[in-house]
Amino acid sequence: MSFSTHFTHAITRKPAPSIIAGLRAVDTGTPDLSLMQAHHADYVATLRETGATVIELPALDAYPDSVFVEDTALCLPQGAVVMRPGAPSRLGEAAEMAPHLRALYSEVVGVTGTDSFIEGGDILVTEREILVGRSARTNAAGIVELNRLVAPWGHTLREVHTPPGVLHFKTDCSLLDADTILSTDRLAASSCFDGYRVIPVADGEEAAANTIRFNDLVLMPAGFPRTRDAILAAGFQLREIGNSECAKLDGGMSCLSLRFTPR
Ligand code: CIR
Repeated sequence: MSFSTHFTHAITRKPAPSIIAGLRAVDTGTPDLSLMQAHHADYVATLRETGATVIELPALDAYPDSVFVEDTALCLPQGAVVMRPGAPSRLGEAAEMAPHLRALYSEVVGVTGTDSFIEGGDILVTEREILVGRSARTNAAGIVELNRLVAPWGHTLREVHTPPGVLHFKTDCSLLDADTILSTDRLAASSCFDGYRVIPVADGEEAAANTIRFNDLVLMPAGFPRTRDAILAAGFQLREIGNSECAKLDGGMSCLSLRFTPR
């Protein structure tokens, strides 16, 4: 079973009322908490439907963006790495996640350098390597430190670039199976996916690029019919989840969970 697409567990965190103060690149309106909660419940139910155990953490009102748990850690088969988010308002979220990882994993390490910044949204784990995109949130020191932490576990890390103006590397791509990546053209144009099969996101549907393959399902944001049809045509089973409220905060399917098989 592929460790990059199949998982026994996920961790999510309920959205907090403070979500209305969440970070965003462009203000397209205040997120509606109750609609976000409904979308989130649908997301969690879909993860569970694949047979996984989903640990739902309570809302953390002190951190408006804390629903986006992916940015706090990198979960690998050998252990978990606690991140150091590059957004100052999110730095404390990683420490909030650490004890939950320690309860599930025997090995939990952390990025700790005061000059090191790295967020999980910039990390794409495939079966053969870990791609890390430099971005406004992830710097060279963070990548060097992550490399030092995961090399003893047998992982090869490759630094790539997040397109200008794009929040995270995975805002623009996702892994669909061991060899297949869904990507925007603007990201794939950098040749970072040479050697993989790339399914292009339809023109004008760039916000559909952030999906997750979770066990037998691909979860994608609702409202992108041409990209949905391309994924279906490639033979994947797919579920559309409402994402209108998280999208106002530049969040998508991957941001909402940590996905892993602990040991
Ligand atoms: C932020 O700007 O940090 C949040 N509003 C969105 C984080 C999305 N996370 C992700 O793509 N992994």
